[in-house]
Amino acid sequence: MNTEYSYDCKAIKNDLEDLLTEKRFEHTLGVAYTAAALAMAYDEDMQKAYVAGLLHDCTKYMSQDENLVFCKNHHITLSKAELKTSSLLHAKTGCKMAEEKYHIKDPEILNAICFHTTGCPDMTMLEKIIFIADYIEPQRCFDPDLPFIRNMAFHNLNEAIIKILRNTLVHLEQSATTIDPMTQKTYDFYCRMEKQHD
Ligand code: DGI
Ligand code: FE
Ligand code: FE
Repeated sequence: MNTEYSYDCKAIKNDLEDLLTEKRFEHTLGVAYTAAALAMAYDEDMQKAYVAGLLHDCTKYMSQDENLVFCKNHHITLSKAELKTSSLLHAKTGCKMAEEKYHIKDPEILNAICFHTTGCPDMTMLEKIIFIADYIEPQRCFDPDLPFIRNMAFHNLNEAIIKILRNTLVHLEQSATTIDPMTQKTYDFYCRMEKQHD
């Protein structure tokens, strides 16, 4: 990709290819390219979206225990939900790893990684793009609404976020897993916003 930018995407990609499983690496590339495409569609910084996409799951190879030790060593404070749920932790450790190992300093990229699993109220464009790209990249196939959500993503980001969170919350309720209050807060925030615009 464009060499005038300061990110060494090739080195990041090579490193992630070694660390992640083949399936996770394919997903990573899918998110990076989908995020770049969304950035193009919404006139956002494509390179930042691509790098954030590449790094969003960069600690996914670590076990729950490794994630917890990493958090302890880096003084990352965790919520009750994060302590209990492995799928939430990698977003927090990924953010720190992106900064420390891959030398990402841009707070927008770091926050996009940090909130890629739960989202957060009032997301920046980049945060929205990464949150959505993670759900709709071409390898994903778990949600029958994906064709609709993929289309929606290129027309209305907030509508796509609402649909993704609604389906995620239903899925989490059905599987009786801990729901991070942040996931619910994000959903409530975007539903309220939609109502105000009606
Ligand atoms: O890392 P990925 O598999 O690419 O995807 P992800 O980071 O979006 O999330 C991993 C899982 O976390 C996914 O199955 C959805 C789930 N998740 C999202 N919000 C919550 C959650 N899991 C729990 N337990 N609680 C949440 O609030
Ligand atoms: Fe993830
Ligand atoms: Fe992911």
